[in-house]
Amino acid sequence: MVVFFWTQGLRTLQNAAHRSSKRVSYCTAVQAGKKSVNGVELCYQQTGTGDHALLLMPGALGSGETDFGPQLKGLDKKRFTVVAFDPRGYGSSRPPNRDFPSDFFHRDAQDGLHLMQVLGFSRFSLLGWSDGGITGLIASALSPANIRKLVVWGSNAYVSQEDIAIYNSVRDVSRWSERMRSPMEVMYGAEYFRNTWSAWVDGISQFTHNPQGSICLELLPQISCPTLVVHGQKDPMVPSFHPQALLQHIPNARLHVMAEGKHNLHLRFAAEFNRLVEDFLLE
Ligand code: TYC
Repeated sequence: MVVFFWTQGLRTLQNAAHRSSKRVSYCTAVQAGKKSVNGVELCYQQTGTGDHALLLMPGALGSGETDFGPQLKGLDKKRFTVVAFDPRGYGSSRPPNRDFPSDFFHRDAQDGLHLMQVLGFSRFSLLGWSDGGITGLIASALSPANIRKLVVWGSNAYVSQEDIAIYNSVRDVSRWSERMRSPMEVMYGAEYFRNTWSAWVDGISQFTHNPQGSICLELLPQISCPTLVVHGQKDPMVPSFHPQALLQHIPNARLHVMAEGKHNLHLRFAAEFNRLVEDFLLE
């Protein structure tokens, strides 16, 4: 099934153009679809007609729509074909309900890679935020022939005791701000959200049992594509030793720090982020 929708940002753009009676002469429609991948139905959004295909990978419990509105709207549609997907159990890719077996990041990586294959893209770049960045690191390491470039931000390749303390401090969603909690409750309902978030905290905490708390540390040297690691200097969730470790272990990586950026730097500073990423991808 394929339906068309306007993201909130696009609707705003369209209304603004209408109000000023300017003709919108470029296609900004975002096409939403669903494909059968690895035994589940995965939902995705797609926009643009460019030669360079991108897969956008959302964070924990995130979806293409909630996590990448400004990218679906703002990335250059003539140069890029942008796909954002809802990992299984997240967003509209339900059922199944989400679970967190020890290989959940690998499973998301395989799902993302296969989705792009099903959509007809054999070589593409990956943009991954937070958990989606972890997924992107794994996908790039395991499938180098398919990946042109990789961008990750707010991501970590291992978990430390400091991370575990941070995870546990955000486990109880009733203590989240209304602004953070409410969109998730709208998407999932309060109960699914509360339970799944807590299951995520348990899921990511499993990695402490690995040597060095590794999620994918040992795979980083296998990432051969040019990689841009973006870090928000003011990110309260991801200590700066994480981007440093990525830089150290990925052979062809560079780091860009956004001084005012927090965890959601691509939403808060969307224009700056989009420009940075486009410049890197077009080099
Ligand atoms: N990894 C989470 C995501 O994908 C964000 C997060 C990071 C949450 C650190 C808690 O302590 C945390 N959005």
